[in-house]
Amino acid sequence: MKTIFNANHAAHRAEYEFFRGEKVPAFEKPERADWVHAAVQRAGLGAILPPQAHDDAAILAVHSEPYVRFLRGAHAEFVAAGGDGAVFPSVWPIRGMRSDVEPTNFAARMGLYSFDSGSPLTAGTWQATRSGADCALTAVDLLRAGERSAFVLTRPPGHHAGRDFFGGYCFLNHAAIAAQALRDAGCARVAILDVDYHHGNGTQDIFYDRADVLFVSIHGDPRSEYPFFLGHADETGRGAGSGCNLNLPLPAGTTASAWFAALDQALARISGFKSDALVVSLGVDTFEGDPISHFKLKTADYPRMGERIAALGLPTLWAMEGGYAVAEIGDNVVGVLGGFAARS
Ligand code: Q9C
Ligand code: ZN
Repeated sequence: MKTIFNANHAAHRAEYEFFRGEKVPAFEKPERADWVHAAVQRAGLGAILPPQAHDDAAILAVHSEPYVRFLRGAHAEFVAAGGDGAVFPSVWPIRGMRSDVEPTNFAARMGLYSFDSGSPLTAGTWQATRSGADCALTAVDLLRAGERSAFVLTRPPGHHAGRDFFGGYCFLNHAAIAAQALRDAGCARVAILDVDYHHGNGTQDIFYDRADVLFVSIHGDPRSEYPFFLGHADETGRGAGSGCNLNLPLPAGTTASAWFAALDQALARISGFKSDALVVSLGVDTFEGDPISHFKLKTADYPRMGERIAALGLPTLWAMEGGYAVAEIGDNVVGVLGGFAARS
C-alpha cells in the first residue's frame, strides 16, 4: 500500500488548545504524523510519496466558497489586526441568531465558521490542511489508476470539519473531499467508514441528504463524548439521503469485543450499499492509552480491524484522523493498514 505523506503537516503547530475554558498543551501535534511516518517506513508498508498539486475544485465540491475564502485568509487577517500566535473563536451564532449574514468583524466570522474553541488556527494551518487535500486527491488518482488502496498521512485531521465550519482540530475534511472526488471520477456510490473515537460530525453534515454516499460511524456516545451535539443512533439521513447514514454510538469504556460487534454491523451495511469504493476515516484514538478518549482497544486489536475491512473487497482510501497516544500511534495505524494489506 502506498502512503501519500503531507510534509507540510508541521506548518500547523500550536502550543496550546482550550479545554473547557482552560489552556492545556495541544494534543494534536506534529509528532503524531512523524511517528506514523516512521512506523510506515519501519514496517515496509510500501512507497511513501509526496502529493501532486490539485486545484480547488474538489475542495469547493464539499466546502462552501465563503468558508474556504475565510479559512485561507484568516490567520493573515488576524496578524494584520495585531494578533500573533494561534487564533481561537470566542462567540457563536446560537439558535435563533443569524448565520446567513457574514459579519465584517473578524472575531464574529471566526465564530460563524466554527463550532468549538478547541481548534487553534495558526499561521501554517491553511498550508497544512490544503496540502492534506492534495494528498487525498493524489490517493484518489492512485485508486483510479488501479491501486487496491492508498493511505493519506496528514494532519491536522478532517472529519469534524463540515461544509462551512471547522472544529475538533479539523479544517478541511480530507475524507469527504476524497469521497466526492471518487464520485466525480465515476464511482456511482461511495461508502465512508469512520472508526475514529469521535463521531465524524463534519462528514455526516456534508453528505446527510445524499443517497450516493453512505456514512457509517462507530464512536463514543455523544451524550457524554465530544462532539456532543451530533452522532446519535436516530440520525439516519434526510430526504433523498434517508437511510444513508448509520451511527453506532458505544459507551465510554467499550472494549474490543463490543467494538468489533459494531464493526460487523457497519460492514454489513456497507456491503449492502454496493459501493464502488470505500473511504476510511482512520482515527486510532480508540486505543486504551489515548489521553482524551475512553475505548479500550489494544495494539494487538488493530490488525484485525484492517483484516475485517479488507473482506469488503473494495478499493479503499485511508485518511488519517485522530489518535493522541503518540508513542503507540504508529504501531496502531500500521497495524490496521498491515492487516488490510495482508488480506488484500
Ligand atoms: N483536551 C479528532 O480526534 N476536544 N478530534 C477534546 C481534550 C476535542 C478530537 C478536548 C477533541 C477532538 C479528529
Ligand atoms: Zn477523534
